[in-house]
Formats: sequence, C-alpha cells, structure tokens
Amino acid sequence: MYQEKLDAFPSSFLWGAASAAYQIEGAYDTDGKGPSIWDEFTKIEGKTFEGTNGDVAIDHYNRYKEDVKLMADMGLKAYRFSVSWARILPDGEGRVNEEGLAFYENLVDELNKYGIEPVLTLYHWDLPLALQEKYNGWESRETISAFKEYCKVLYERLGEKVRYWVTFNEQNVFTSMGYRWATHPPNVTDTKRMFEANHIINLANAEAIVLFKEMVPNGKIGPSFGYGPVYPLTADPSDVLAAENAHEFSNSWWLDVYCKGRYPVAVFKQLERKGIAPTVTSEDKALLKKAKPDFLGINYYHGGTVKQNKIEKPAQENEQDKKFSSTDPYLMQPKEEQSQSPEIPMYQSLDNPYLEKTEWGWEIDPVGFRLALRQVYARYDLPIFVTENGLGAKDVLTEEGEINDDYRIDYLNQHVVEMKKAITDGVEMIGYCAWSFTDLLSWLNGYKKRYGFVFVNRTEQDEKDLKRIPKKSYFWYKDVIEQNGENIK
Ligand code: BGP
Repeated sequence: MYQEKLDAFPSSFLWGAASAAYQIEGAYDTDGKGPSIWDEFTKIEGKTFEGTNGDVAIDHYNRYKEDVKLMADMGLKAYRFSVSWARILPDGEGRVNEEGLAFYENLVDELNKYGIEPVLTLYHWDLPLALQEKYNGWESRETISAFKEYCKVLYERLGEKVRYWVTFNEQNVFTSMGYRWATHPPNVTDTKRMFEANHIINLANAEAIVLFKEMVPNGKIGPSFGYGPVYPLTADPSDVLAAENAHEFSNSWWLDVYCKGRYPVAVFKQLERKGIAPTVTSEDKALLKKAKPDFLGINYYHGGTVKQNKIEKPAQENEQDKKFSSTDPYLMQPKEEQSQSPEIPMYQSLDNPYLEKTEWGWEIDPVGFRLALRQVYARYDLPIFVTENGLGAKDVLTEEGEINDDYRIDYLNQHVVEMKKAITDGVEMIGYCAWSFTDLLSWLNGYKKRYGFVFVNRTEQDEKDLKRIPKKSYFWYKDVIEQNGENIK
C-alpha cells in the first residue's frame, strides 16, 4: 500500500533498547547468585564462539549506573532487560536471595529516576541449573510451580515500579535450539521432547499471566516472540500452501496458544501423525484459554521463504535448494533429515532471491517488518511492542576512538520507516526496542557480532577496560527520539 504521507508516531511511543541478563551482567557467582544452565553450557568445549561465556560479559552488574546514565543522555524512553532467575532464587525455588533482588530494584529505581520506562523480561533463557538437575527443567511440570514462585517474588517487589513485563523471550528459538539442535542448553536433540517441553513452557507462560492479573492489576504483560513472515517462492498454489504450512508451524504454533489459547489444528494433527505431539490435558486447555496477554512483544530480524514439500515435488539440485543452517532460529528447518522432522511433508526452505544478507547470513528485509506487524495485529488484535530488532555486524574502533556504523544506521532507519508505515496502516504500537543498547555477548558469536549503540571495549579473549564508547548510531537514535521519529523518511 502506497502512502503519500506517513502518520506521526504516537506521542507516548516508547523508543527503547534491549538486553538480556546473561549477555551483559557478568558477576556470574556474585552476591549469592546460583548457577544457570548457560553458566554450565558455555563451559562445554566447542559450544560457543572461541569458548566465550558470560562470567564477566560487559560487567553491567557493577556498571549499571554508568550504563543507565548513557541511556538517559541519549533520551531513551524505555529499556528492556531480563532478570536472572538464579539471582533471585539461587536454587530456582525456595530461598530468596535479597542481594539479587536488590540489584534489580536498584536498576529499576535508577531507570525511573531518569524517566526511562523499565520493561522487565522474566525469562531470557537462563534457567537455574538446580531446576535442570532436580526436575529436568522444562520437561517437568514442577518447573512451572518454581516459575510461579519466582514470578510472585518479582511481582510483589517490583509490581509497583515496573509497568511492562515480558514473560518468555522467543520461546520458539530457545526450545528449538535447546531441545532439537543442541546449540543451546539443555543440549538435547529430540523433537518429541522439544514439543513436550514447549507445552510445559506454554503452561508456565499462562500461569505467569494469570498470577500477574491478580497481583499487578495496573501493569501490562505479554510474551516476546521471534516472528518472521513466510513467503512462497512462487505463485504456484502448492508453494502458497507450503507457506501457509510454514507460517502455522513457525508462528501460529506459539501465537495462537498465547492469544487464542489453542494450538493450530493442522500442525497439531501433523505432529500426532509423527507421534511427537505434546500431551495436553483438559486442565491445560482451560488454563491456556484463561490467560490473555495485554500486548504482544515482537522480535523481528527476518522471515523465510519456502516452496512445496519435496515428497510431492522432489527438489532439483540448484543454489536455491541450499538448506537453512540449523543456527538460523527463525524458521525451523532440518539440517539433516531427521526421521521425526515434521516439516518435510509440509514445506522446504530456500533463500529469498530478492533479499541481501548480513555477514551472518540473516536476510535483511525491512518490508517484511511492516508485513510482520500487519499480520500479527490483524490476527490477534493486541497492541504490539517491538522488543528486539537490530543488525549484528563487525564494528571497528578507529584510531580516533570512533565507531562509524553507518550500516547500522541505515538498517535501523529502513526498519523504523517500515514501522511508521505500519502505524499509518493502523497498527497499534506501544514502542520499539532496538537490539541492543550496549554491545554484549552474542550467545554463540562472542563479541565479533555486535549490535549495540554503545561500543564496549573488549574482545573474546581480552576483557581490556570494558570502556563504553557511544557509536555514530547512538547519536542518530538520540536524534530520532528527540524528534519522535519526525526525521524518519
Ligand atoms: C535474539 C535473542 C537475543 C539476541 C539476538 C541476536 O534471538 O533474543 O538475546 O541474542 O537474537 O542474536 P545473535 O547474538 O545470535 O545474533
């Protein structure tokens, strides 16, 4: 849809930036924090880039005041961060660690002092190790009770100070990486177990929302989902059907549960045929129906392109048939053919011939962002908070001490324009958090792949002085915020 003039961003629009505890905090065993599954996983040889881990990360735990000051100087309106569950409950349940709680309370106070809206993510992947060891983590319903306990502590302590809450970050990503591809903890390769664990997490998400409504009536809560639109390679109706299959499998499989309280039927039946559907009781169904998010958090990096399954139409060997790498989290696709692969009868993934890629092979697709916002809003009728979007790149610190990341400005600008078009289309939006505020530890890519507005002076092996240096994009975003996006064209 062509629009001659774009609507302005709402005056309350939250221009923000995001992070996650394990990727920034460091202080992995300080002040009574218990270990998480990531503390353990990163120590397994060969799992992360050059063996990087979050033991120190960017030392945000000790430097949060400096980081928040940089946010304030930029004029940031919102800051999304996650709480490390094992700081609050070192054993995942039971004993509460006051020092851990104090850290987040201080952080929130610091943000509020400058008028920066805190956006708190309850779970950004760092499950307390104790729960993994004791109950097998998300494969057991005991972990749901532990999660409720943890939520209760935070709702009680921070419910008055934090308005926006995110339950789970990218459930689609951490379940597939963790239980199917063994590229995240708990290092499992079993599709059946993945779907069972995913169902347990759906229940935990629902319980957290139900409890929130009782305890924090003035707050807003929702999950953050890694969404990507799916394109058919051609107008061949079989390819269009394949795209619908892929969409239901990669997006609706989660979003329908969050918003409609039920699984999409065609995918569920496909999993049943394969013998890998999750076990869903009637109590589960009632709980899922009861929990309604107030908004949807959308993390957008890219979508995917598919064509008809190769059983009905075997693939010809050409460049287009290159399979997606298993580390691409946004479109589930088998790296090697697993007997349990439910995708094989549904679709096959390809590169999109119209899109360029980042250095890490992620397609760059700003129009897909508008499409994502439109699709999600039309289907679920909830306000959208973009909780992540950004460009991972190798930044260079010049001899003058500058980082001229014009490529990042260009990327973000293109995406913000498309968001403005989506707003003009009528999509109700709360805000936009770029990923990320400072540079931080990329889960699997160390410090080579950077996203921040603020450079952090360290490498994989050398912690250096961890100095914070605003990049060129920092000043660009400052300007965008100041003008409430008026300068975005
Ligand atoms: C999302 C995660 C973030 C962040 C981002 C970039 O999936 O929610 O935590 O890691 O992706 O990912 P990467 O560092 O792998 O490029």
